[in-house]
Amino acid sequence: TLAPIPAPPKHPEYGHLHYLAGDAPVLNFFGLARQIPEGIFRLDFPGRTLIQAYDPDLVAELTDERRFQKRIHPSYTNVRNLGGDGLFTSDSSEPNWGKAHRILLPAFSQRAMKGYFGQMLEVAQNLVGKWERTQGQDVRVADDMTRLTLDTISLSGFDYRFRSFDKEELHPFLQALARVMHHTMTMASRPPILTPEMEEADRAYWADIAAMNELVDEVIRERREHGGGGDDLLGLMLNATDPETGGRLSDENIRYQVMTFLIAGHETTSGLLAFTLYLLLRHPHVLAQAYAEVDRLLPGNAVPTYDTVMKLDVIPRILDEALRFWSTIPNYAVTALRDEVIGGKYEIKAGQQVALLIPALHRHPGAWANPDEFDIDRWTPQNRRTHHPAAYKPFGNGMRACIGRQFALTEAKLALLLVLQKFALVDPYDYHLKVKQSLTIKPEDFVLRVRERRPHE
Ligand code: MNH
Repeated sequence: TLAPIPAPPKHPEYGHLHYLAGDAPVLNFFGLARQIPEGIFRLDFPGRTLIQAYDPDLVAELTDERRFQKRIHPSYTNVRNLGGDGLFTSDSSEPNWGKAHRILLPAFSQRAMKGYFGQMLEVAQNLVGKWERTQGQDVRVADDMTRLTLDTISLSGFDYRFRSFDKEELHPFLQALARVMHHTMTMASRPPILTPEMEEADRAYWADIAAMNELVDEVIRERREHGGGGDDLLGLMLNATDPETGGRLSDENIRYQVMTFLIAGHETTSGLLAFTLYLLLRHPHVLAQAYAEVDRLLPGNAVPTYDTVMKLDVIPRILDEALRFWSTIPNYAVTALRDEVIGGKYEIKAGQQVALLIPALHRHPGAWANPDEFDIDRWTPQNRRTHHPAAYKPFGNGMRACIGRQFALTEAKLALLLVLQKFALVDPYDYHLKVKQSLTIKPEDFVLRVRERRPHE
């Protein structure tokens, strides 16, 4: 027999709207999830119903691609203004999704990471260099991690240098992106009547997008002026043909892909690194294990190679657990292909979206022992297969899962390796975690200091 999807009581005036308030709505949902043991709930907003699921058995059904898939709904027009039919924001049914997926997939294999190692190392060394020069001063963690990840994807993928560590300010591209994201969020909740202020905000929004496009065009122009070759992402997109159709990517689509990689390729990984440093400060016994590993594999001033990174054991487990604790994409949706019933009782109509509530899934008491404990031993080879198979989804699902997973993990392992080789971490302001959500989640206003490690420290 069917059952209604549980919903919290409605506020007499706002209904469920107050669940969208604050700096991180996804944490409001997480709080609600802890009170709704069915592992699924429904919130009603004017003109829209939001379903969030986090029970691992329900998620196992929802991630069955024969029944549910990622769909790009018409309401995504705002992200399409930036990403167009690039990989992230195209529907699987659009020919350009499959074409780009097939052309680019080989460039993201674990093997391919060896080819980006030199660039990744160069940028990680820039981070360490900055921290050496500014020792003892406040480090704005999320900002420096953003400099690292933006410079890494642009240098590895497009041979383009942002030189973010040379500048006090974040790159204008990032400032424009932040404003565009902010505008996108406010547009979603504004009334349909246009006021003069909104027209002004719209103009600023389009000007920001134009400026971002200008940078992307410059990246592509620079390559074309140098013959358009190369075996990085851009060279591949300019030259490779789709093994299935024999077709190439259009200029317009390449522009969208470059924009997509510049955004998707930095925002999530920088959040992961910022959360990881926060978690290491909170768990000194784990930090000590990481230092021991770094000193064993990279003694003194040794320079890491790709093989050093492949030999790591503790640092990868720290990242796996950090991604369980604070997945930087905390919410993404699948859509029912047909009328469905999940959990034997909850009706999901064809075309209805269901969001996966990752924080609640990743700490579900039915799937994890001591879910609120940061425990890297969950990820030893013996233990890592013991959790519920659908309970860990930091990188999305199925064919629409993250293409950049190995890239992100290789980059993050290397950055931690170099940082821990050189520095002791200090938490001068006794930071209390404040999560801020925009495109992704990040620890807000997280400031630490570093100083060079002493011998035998
Ligand atoms: Mn990534 C899709 C998480 C790093 C490029 N990424 C996704 C999805 C998640 C995700 C979740 C699926 C979203 C959805 O279903 O709507 N990504 C991450 C995380 C990190 C990350 C947690 C880092 C940590 N991603 C990266 C990096 C790149 C990248 C680095 C590029 C170099 N991600 C993508 C692209 C997609 C994607 C492109 C879309 C893939 C597709 O649908 O074909």
